[in-house]
Amino acid sequence: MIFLCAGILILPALIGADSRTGRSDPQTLAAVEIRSYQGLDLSSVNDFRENSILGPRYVDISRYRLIITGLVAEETVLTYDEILLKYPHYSKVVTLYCVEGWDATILWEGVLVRDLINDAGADPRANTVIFRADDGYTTSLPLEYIMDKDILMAYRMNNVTLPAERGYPFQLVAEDKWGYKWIKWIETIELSDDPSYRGYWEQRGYSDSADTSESFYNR
Ligand SMILES: Nc1nc2c(c(=O)[nH]1)N[C@H]1C(S)=C(S)[C@@H](COP(=O)(O)O)O[C@H]1N2
Ligand SMILES: [Mo]
Repeated sequence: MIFLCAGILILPALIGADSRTGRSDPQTLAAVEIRSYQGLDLSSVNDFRENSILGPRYVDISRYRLIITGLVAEETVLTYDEILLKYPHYSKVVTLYCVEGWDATILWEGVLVRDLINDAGADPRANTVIFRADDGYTTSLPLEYIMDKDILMAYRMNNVTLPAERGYPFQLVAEDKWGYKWIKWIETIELSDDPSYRGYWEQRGYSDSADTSESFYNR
């Protein structure tokens, strides 16, 4: 179903890219999810429990814009294609742990949030990154964590394009943090100097540091 788009990015490599542009017209392939990577068993895209605050969002990619704003030298607005063409792609296997007790180990592919922020130019006063999504969901993380930990904004999981339910076009891969930091359908990345900012679940009592090595309840 939604996985049909997943072949687009790897197609040029498979069928030979157009020699002038380096690209070929998008064609539809029945993409197949990978379930192991370098000897490691992966979870499935379908192993997640969908419990988003408003249910899945269906983002119209022709209207989609990512905005990088706040304490930046240059407010930046990017389309989906601009992000995928302009920024280097990275992949890594990371496990998402939800507070409900389930987890999923996935090969994520995406761009580094650090690369996006560096291009926009972080103001020296910035210490917090606030993310906002299409459903009104929000969360924040320390700027230092984003910059030092190679944090990805993923567009693909297990070699298939993120389905709408999983956050298409982009989900944050908030490594070592509880699932509620893994914001889906990211639309805004705002740099702030307010470390006391609290996101949707953080306002409702979940730990703001959200380290999976600790309880998600604030004591
Ligand atoms: N935009 C948005 N992102 C979100 C949420 C949400 O409600 N809205 N829920 C979070 C929570 S609590 C978890 S555990 C993960 C789970 O991802 P999943 O809904 O794909 O299973 O998404 C996170 N990202
Ligand atoms: Mo969650």
